Amino acid sequence: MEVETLESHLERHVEDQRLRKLISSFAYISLDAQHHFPKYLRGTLGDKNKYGEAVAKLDEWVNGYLCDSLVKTGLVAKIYSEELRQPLIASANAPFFVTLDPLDGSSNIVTNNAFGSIVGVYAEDLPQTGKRLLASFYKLYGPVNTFVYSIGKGSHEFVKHYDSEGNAKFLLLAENIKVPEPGEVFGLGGDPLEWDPRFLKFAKDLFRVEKLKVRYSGTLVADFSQILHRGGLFAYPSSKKSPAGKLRLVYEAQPLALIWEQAGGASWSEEGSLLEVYRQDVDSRIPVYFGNRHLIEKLQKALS
Ligand code: AFP
Repeated sequence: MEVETLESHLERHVEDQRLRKLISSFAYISLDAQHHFPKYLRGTLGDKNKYGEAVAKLDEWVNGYLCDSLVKTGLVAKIYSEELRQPLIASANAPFFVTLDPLDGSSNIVTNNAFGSIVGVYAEDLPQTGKRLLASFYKLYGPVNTFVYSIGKGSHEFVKHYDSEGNAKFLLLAENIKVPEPGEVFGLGGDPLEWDPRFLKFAKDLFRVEKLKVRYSGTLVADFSQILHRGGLFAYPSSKKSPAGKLRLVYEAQPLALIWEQAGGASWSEEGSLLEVYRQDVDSRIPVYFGNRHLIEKLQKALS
């Protein structure tokens, strides 16, 4: 049986030809990036990023590679990147405003565990709520290279495949992914000793009552892929030390919230769906909760 390619899927589902081109270009750009990752590039640069965190040399390399390649598509007016102090102004008349977490999970570089890239696409300049996302997609550089996108009409997953002539293609793995019920795994970020005791109790019940298994890698995209395929809950909650948690609203949380909600899951941020949140500061952090609906409802009750 013929398996559908990304291009054919986009042709059937995405009306705007420019958006189709941006989505498929990113799938291949990020594949090229992975082929060229200079794996010897270990360690961090001397300077810190806008969050005060050490920048891995590979972070900077991937950011440069992806930004340059996105600019070359001619489809991007501005790029807001987690690794850039100021947005990159690309082509003034181009149609899209893009958010980029170029290398999500940089602590996994040295251990050679999975990491990823996350992209959000808007028609207007930021700040915007996540409701205004035209599309979002992520790449998981795992044992195989997978690509998941949503334009708000379901979430779809593709895998890299080489044809008999050695040409790379992305083939459909799962159309209209639905988060499995009742859910099987959970991953929680941050320091349990700093959590709200009500959240700690809820977390214990994930073992005791829900009988979920722990999965936590330190790469949001990889942990997200776990719950997308197995159901359950991922959270990086607020804590005494970091009331806003660690994850970034615009670069990480909202693009994945679109994919998650389109797969039937619920997202939350202690103030409603992550997609509804608006922050003037594009670099804001936010507490993040992705889960099967019944788990998010239990969590909301536990914290109320
Ligand atoms: P980087 O992209 O800076 O590596 O951060 C990764 C991340 O934002 C997200 O991918 C993980 O879920 C989270 O941080 C891991 O944080 P901890 O190291 O505190 O568990």
